[in-house]
Amino acid sequence: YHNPHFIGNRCVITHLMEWKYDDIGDECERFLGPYGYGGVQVSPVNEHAILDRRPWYERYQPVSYDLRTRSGDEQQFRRMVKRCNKAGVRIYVDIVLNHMTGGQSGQGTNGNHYNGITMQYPGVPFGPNDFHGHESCQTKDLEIHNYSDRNEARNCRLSGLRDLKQQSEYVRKKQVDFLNHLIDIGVAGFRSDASTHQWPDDLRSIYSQLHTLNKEFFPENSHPFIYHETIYYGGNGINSNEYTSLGRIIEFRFYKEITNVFRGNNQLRWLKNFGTEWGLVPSNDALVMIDSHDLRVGHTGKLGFNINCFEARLLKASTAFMLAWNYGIPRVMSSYFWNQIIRDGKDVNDWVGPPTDQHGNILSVHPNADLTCNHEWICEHRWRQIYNMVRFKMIAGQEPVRNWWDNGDYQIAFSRGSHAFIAINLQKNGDKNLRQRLHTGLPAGTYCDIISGDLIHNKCTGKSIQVDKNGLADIYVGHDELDAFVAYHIGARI
Ligand code: ARE
Ligand code: CA
Repeated sequence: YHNPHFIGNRCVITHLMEWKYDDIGDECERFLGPYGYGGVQVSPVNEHAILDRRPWYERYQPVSYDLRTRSGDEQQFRRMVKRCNKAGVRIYVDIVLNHMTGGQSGQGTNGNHYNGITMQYPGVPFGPNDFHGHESCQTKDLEIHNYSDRNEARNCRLSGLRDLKQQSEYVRKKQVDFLNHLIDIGVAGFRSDASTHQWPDDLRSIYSQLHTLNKEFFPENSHPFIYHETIYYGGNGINSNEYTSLGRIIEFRFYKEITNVFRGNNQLRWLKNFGTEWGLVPSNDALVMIDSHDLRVGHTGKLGFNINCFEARLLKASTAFMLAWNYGIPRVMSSYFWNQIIRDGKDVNDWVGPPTDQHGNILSVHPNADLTCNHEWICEHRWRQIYNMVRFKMIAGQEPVRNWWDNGDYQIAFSRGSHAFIAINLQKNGDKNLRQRLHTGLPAGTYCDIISGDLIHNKCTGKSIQVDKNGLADIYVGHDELDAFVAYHIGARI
């Protein structure tokens, strides 16, 4: 369950939050495939509650396991999976198994009624006996109050969401059928939502009943890739290592430490041994990110600390470090525009759903000739500084980090063997420009900076460096430049 089944040397996932399946199919063919992305995480695909104002988070309130959402129906989902696999891009589905809806009633996206008060979900069907109650959850209101209490966190309700009794063979069977349906269609794996709120043994039992991946797209006997949302920062919370035998975990300590460094609370030079020596799980157990659908609106972590698309320079630099460093499988968040208004540390518009027309249909994505998207869709994954670092990571491959240099605080540089080199300058005081003759590890030649430009028709459209026969070059990153870093690799050499 740890292998993402990337094709070739692809190695990065992007989360195309709330995109329509037809658009994702287009994107796999016209951009993700050609630019080297390995896979797409898609927002939950099963029927979910329709809530007032259509917030993005309604997709985290399942009503049944029918495949129909505002992103499309089952036929469209199937077409997308096929097109993406053919383009060399894998599909990972965000699966919400811990719970159904909150305590309201209404209709789901496939027309099924549900009642969260009586706990009736005829679309599955699930009834009151399929949910945890007072016999297993000890809190008076059935809510989780103490996230560190292992029983409470698993058997009580996560913010009112009706908590499924995954100990029941019947509940497991319904969930196994749902996942096998997706596997048979050709997905490569899953993001497991709210994993810490599910017993590892229940998940183990469910996974043990899963089919191997579809042989039309995957080698025989391949198992789905599964990465778990376990928010653990150390201390007495539920340790994410309870889940590493089940697949990968999303390593939140990566996001937290890197954000902390790039916000200037910790010097960049300390990153020299970033990874397990900082207490992170082994690289092969980790999936990492800078931003996510929750972080961007402060549903996890804190606004003002989390880095999202509204701080583009910081987001690019921290993402570049994630993609240059040799740790975990990186995931790049790709969001849509919303009107962020922060009051008392909270984003008043943290609920705002994807861009739609006046009938509530999600808008299509129409990229511009310069590869960026229009206003409504941010498309961070299409920013040059980010997609060129995806290529950087591909070219770096498994080469080790070498030629580490730092100036003692906020300037660093390192190479990935003899394939690639990056220098970052977040200097706040003293001599602010990074101007150094450094060992790049690269073979002699002229290299284009893939951050300020590209290699086009054998010319650099941005900065460039001359690497001499000893691998030395003059590296420059001014403190006031558009981007806080430069990056060079053997794929962009003249
Ligand atoms: C919505 C409303 C609620 C309402 C509920 C039920 O906002 O007010 O009570 O519906 O009616 C998302 C949204 C929620 C939303 C939910 C369902 O973020 O706001 O609730 O969808 O529509 C904990 C969990 C972690 C979870 C985060 C958000 O451990 O699993 O909270 N993350 C996932 C997804 C979310 C999603 C859900 C789970 C639910 O990524 O997008 O919620 O499916 C400490 C703790 C962590 C805790 C964290 C929260 O770090 O250790 O365990 O995370 O704080 O900041
Ligand atoms: Ca639970």
